[in-house]
Amino acid sequence: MSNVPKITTYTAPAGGWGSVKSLMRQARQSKQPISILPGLAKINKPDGFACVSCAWAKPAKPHPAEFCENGAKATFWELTADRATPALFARHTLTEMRGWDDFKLESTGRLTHPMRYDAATDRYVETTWEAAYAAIGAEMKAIQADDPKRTVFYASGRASLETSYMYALLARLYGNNNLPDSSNMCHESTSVGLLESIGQPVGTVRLDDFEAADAMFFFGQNPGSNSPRMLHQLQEAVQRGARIVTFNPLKERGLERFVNPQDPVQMLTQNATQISCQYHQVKAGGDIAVIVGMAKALLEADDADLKRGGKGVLDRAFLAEHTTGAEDFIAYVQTQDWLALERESGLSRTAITEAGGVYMSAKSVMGIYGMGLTQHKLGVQTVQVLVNLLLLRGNFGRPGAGICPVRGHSNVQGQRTVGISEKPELVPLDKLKALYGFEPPREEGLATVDACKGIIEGTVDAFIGLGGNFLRAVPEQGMMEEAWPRMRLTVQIATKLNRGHLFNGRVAYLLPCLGRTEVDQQASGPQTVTMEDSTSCFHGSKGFHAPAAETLQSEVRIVAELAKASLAPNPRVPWDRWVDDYATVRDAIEATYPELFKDFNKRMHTPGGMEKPLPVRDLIWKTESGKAEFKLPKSLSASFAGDGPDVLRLMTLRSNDQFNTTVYGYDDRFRGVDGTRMVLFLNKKEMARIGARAGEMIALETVAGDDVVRRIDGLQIVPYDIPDGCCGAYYPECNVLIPLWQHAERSKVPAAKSVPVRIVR
Ligand SMILES: Nc1nc2c(c(=O)[nH]1)N[C@H]1C(S)=C(S)[C@@H](COP(=O)(O)OP(=O)(O)OC[C@H]3O[C@@H](n4cnc5c(=O)[nH]c(N)nc54)[C@H](O)[C@@H]3O)O[C@H]1N2
Ligand SMILES: Nc1nc2c(c(=O)[nH]1)N[C@H]1C(S)=C(S)[C@@H](COP(=O)(O)OP(=O)(O)OC[C@H]3O[C@@H](n4cnc5c(=O)[nH]c(N)nc54)[C@H](O)[C@@H]3O)O[C@H]1N2
Ligand SMILES: [Mo]
Repeated sequence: MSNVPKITTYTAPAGGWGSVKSLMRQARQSKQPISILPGLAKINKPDGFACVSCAWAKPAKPHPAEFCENGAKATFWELTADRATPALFARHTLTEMRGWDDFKLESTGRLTHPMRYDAATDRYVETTWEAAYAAIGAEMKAIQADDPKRTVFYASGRASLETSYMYALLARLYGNNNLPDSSNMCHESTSVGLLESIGQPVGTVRLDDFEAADAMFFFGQNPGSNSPRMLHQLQEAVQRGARIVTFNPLKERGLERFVNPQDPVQMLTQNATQISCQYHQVKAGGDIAVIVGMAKALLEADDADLKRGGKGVLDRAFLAEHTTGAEDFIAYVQTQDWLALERESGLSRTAITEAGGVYMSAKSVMGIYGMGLTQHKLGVQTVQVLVNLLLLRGNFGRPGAGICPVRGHSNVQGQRTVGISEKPELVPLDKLKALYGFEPPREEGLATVDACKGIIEGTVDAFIGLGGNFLRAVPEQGMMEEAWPRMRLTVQIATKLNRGHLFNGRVAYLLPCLGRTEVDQQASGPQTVTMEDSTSCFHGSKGFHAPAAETLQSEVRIVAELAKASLAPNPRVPWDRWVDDYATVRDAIEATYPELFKDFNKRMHTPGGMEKPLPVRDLIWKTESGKAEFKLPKSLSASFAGDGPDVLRLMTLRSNDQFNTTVYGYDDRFRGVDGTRMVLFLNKKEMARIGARAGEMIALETVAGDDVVRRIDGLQIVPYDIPDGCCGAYYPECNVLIPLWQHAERSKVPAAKSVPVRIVR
């Protein structure tokens, strides 16, 4: 980090010239000749590649440039001209590189050769693919002979449907369901909550619903940084009169104002579109109280209307025909008093009632949300209460209405669809048995926090990582880094070097793979892969750029080779044929999931994506009762943190200059922080309360009530508009502070959005 930190106030809208400037910086940093720019035009086009950044839907009629600032940054980041070759590893020990920050590690460029850890020199040394597979296979077999459940198969949500299907099969043939996924730290609260409430684990809206919605409610999702292409749909919706109401502790620029970089008139005039008509700065973990409050306002209005002789504002016909438990929820809401709702939400009754007013005056309403709801102790219940609110006015099964979890990684939802799941009941095991002639393991596997626990306690011997930066993304980093080297085998399949690769098992390999932007040449020719977006549409994706090195292998190939090296031969699983022609993997996917993937190879290039059936759109509820189920929250606060006098709720945040643990730079433009990530956002009232000044360096300690010390030093206080009792700092720097056991009930998503902390000076 060369910059002197600069803290300012950014007043410009999201998009606009700021995004162009930021993008040009990234283009320069990639050191690629300008000739790669035409490749960018291929992002998210039917004949191009699916963006490697977020999972937002890809329209059937794409814009000339269907990508955003952050998608383009992610593309440049993958296409960098820099290379992390064996020479780099010859110069530095792992111990030395552990002193580098995330930005510096990934800035070394694309990995080029398979590397083996050499304990004598504490370095990665070059090896051959054959030697790597042989050694890994031998270790995996030895561990399997002891107990196959001691190996974990992690996946970050980027790998294609083809790779993911094969990877999940590898784990099951090996003998376990230990398939944790980045989703376990992300939208698992959605998968658990929605499945129980409405009978499908994914959102119900498609892209064209944005053209029909009358109102949208945003809870804890930041499209300006994390799904910027969505701002186009929001802008168009607002321009035709739809209303957007936002609940977020922070004023996120993309939800305030937007200038469309693809609109020349708007770029010249800088006449920004105002996105949210109401913006409510809810307290972290306060959303259940908000939503219950809105329901209360709705019931009050319903009463008044009935008394006037009206029909009321609830959709009684829908409630009777399609739901169970409405009476219980209504009775629960009626017993909540406004003082408690105000206290828990940090918002006034007037503010909540105003939001309720927009809700009840709109015919079709969408509930849109992200990590601000899912990463709490009651993340699952928060999602379910939002569903309750939508049910009260029948906001399912019609255009413009429904629930819209905004997924993260570009294929995280798809990985779950094709079998990457620790929950055997979600996978057609009998189908796999029939197709491949083996007895699939039926016992529940390890989710992310279980895998962490196993690593700490020494019950996990091997970790295979299909992408990602597990060790940096998980909670309880102190204990995790200490425990990691006790594992017998670690294998990381990756495009770029990250901190997770610098901690090694006794036998450790780093295997470099092709990125999605690159041409994937196999026996039958250049290959296409597929992804599923946030609206359950599948898309084909074909790389355009020459591979970063001739020595790279594709993820499909690497998974197949690992399988062949570690499993007993099974002639019914055609690993080599799958590698030669990925269309045959898609046939296997279709054979396993015939209802979801009918005519997969033929339809995968459908403009706008090939739709996966979503039963709730037709008011079919695959729940236990056959109806949508109202669920009652256990408490009005979703957080682990109480309201002790000096305890703050820490939200771990993403900057506009990162993709998860990949840090592109130190410029969080929208929040006015440049040159550093070591900051603590705190409001002036809290600063005055403890007598702290702007720029002061402090430490944070977790207040978890156990005897573990979790602490981070060297955070600089930045005065910020943030609710009382809350503070914010960046992820992954603050992951040392999150106790492993502080995760969402049932979904086990780490509670990264309200960690109870204390400032230490
Ligand atoms: N450029 C870029 N794009 C990304 C990513 C990235 O890191 N960079 N990550 C990808 C991934 S994997 C994911 S999961 C998504 C994440 O995208 P988001 O779901 O947007 O996740 P976050 O940015 O972590 O947090 C979202 C918002 O929640 C707010 N918030 C925090 N606590 C609360 C709360 O208690 N209540 C409410 N209502 N709001 C709260 C925060 O202020 C923040 O604005 O984005 C994906 N896209
Ligand atoms: N405190 C806190 N912790 C969090 C969160 C939070 O909000 N707060 N968010 C959570 C969420 S939502 C998520 S999804 C997780 C993210 O957890 P992960 O998905 O594990 O982490 P990433 O940072 O996305 O992984 C980045 C690495 O992926 C590798 N990579 C990139 N592209 C490819 C590819 O095409 N193939 C392969 N094989 N490898 C590739 C590169 O080596 C890169 O360094 O973090 C979670 N952790
Ligand atoms: Mo995520």
